[in-house]
Amino acid sequence: MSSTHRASPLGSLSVETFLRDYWQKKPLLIRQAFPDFENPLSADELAGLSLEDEVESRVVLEHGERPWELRRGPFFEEDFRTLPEQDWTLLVQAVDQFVPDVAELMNAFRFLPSWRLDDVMISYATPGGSVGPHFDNYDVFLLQGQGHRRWKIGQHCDAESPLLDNPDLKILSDFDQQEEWLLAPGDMLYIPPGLAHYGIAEDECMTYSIGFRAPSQHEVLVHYTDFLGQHLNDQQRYSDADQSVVADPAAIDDTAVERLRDILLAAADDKTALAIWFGRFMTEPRYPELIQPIEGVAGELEEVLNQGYGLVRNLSARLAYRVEGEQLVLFASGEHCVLPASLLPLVQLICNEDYLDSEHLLQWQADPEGWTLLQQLLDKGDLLLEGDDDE
Ligand SMILES: [Mn+2]
Repeated sequence: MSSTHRASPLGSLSVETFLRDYWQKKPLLIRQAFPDFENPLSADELAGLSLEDEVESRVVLEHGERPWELRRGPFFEEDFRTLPEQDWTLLVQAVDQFVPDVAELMNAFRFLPSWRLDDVMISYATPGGSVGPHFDNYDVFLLQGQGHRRWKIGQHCDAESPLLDNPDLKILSDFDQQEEWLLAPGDMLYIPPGLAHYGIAEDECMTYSIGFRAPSQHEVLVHYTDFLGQHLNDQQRYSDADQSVVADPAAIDDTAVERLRDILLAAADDKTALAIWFGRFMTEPRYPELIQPIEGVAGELEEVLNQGYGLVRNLSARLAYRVEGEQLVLFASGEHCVLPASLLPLVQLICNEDYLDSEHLLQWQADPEGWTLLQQLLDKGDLLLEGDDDE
C-alpha cells in the first residue's frame, strides 16, 4: 500500500470539503465509508483481549448495581458468563497496538496528521447496550463493524454542561436530540469534540472508534515550560540592572511585570525548542513498556534484508518528523534525533509505512548515517525485524 494513494473513507466527499466544512465543526454520516467492510476482529477475540493484563478494558451496564455501572478490566471469563442478556457494553482501548489488522484501519485517516491519531477503541454491545449520552474532548470517527447501532446527536457541550451524579462516567443529564442515524456495517459517523452523542445497540454490535489526540492548553503550558526548564540553570534569573529609583518600595510596577513577560515571550518565541518539545510530546507512546530495547538485533539487519525480509513498525511506536531549514528532526516514541537533510526520503518511509521492504532499505546501506538510523530504531524497539511478531 502506498502512503500517497490510500483511498479516503469519506465517500463522495473530498478531503478538502470535509476539512473545510466538518472537521472540528459538525458531525458527518458517511454511508459505506468502508464498502464490504470485513470485521477484522470477532467479539470473542475482543473479549479475549480484555482478559489480558496489559490491555485497558471496561464494561458498562445500564442496569447494574446502580444506573450506568462501570466495571474495569482485566476481566475473567467468568465475568462475562454472569452478565445479563442485554444492555451492556464492553470497551477495549488501543486495540490497534495489539492487532495489526486493526492498526491498518488507521491508515485510511492519514489525510490528517498521523501524530494527531490516538488509538482505535472497539466496543462490543449486546442489544440495548450503550455508554449513555456524553461528549468527548477529542474528534472521533465511529465505524460500524458488525450489527447495527442507533446514534443520536445532541447539543454542543462544555465544562459547564450538567452531568449525572455518577462517580465513574461523565453522562449528560440533559440530551437535546438534533439528529438520529442507524448505522450498518461499513457506515461511519464523524463526531467533533464537544458534541453530545448517544449510541444504542440495536442488535449485537461492534463499533470501532478511531480517536484523535490533542494536547490541552494546560499540557502545552505546563509540559513545554517543564521541558525548557531542564535546560536552564540557577544563575539565569529575574534581573533588574535597569532598576530606577522607586516611588513606593511596596509597589510592583509595570517595568517589573514586563521583565517577567520578556522571559516568557523569549521562551515562547523559541520555535525550534517548541517544535522539539511538541514532536516528543505527540509521539509519546501509550504503552512505553511495549517498546523494549532488543539486544543484538541491529547486527542482523544486513543478513535479514539480504534474505529478502523487511522491517515492521512496532505497533506501539509513534513516529513523526520535522524539517527546519537544513535540519531534519526525527521523533520516535517520545525521543528525538537530529539528522542530515539527505535522510529525508528514509525518514518519510519509516514514518509513513507499516512495512519497510528490503529493496528500499538496502539502498541505504551505502549511507552510514541512514544505516545507523535503522540500526538505532531496531535497537530501541521502534522497528522490528519481519518475522519477530509473526507478520
Ligand atoms: Mn464518545
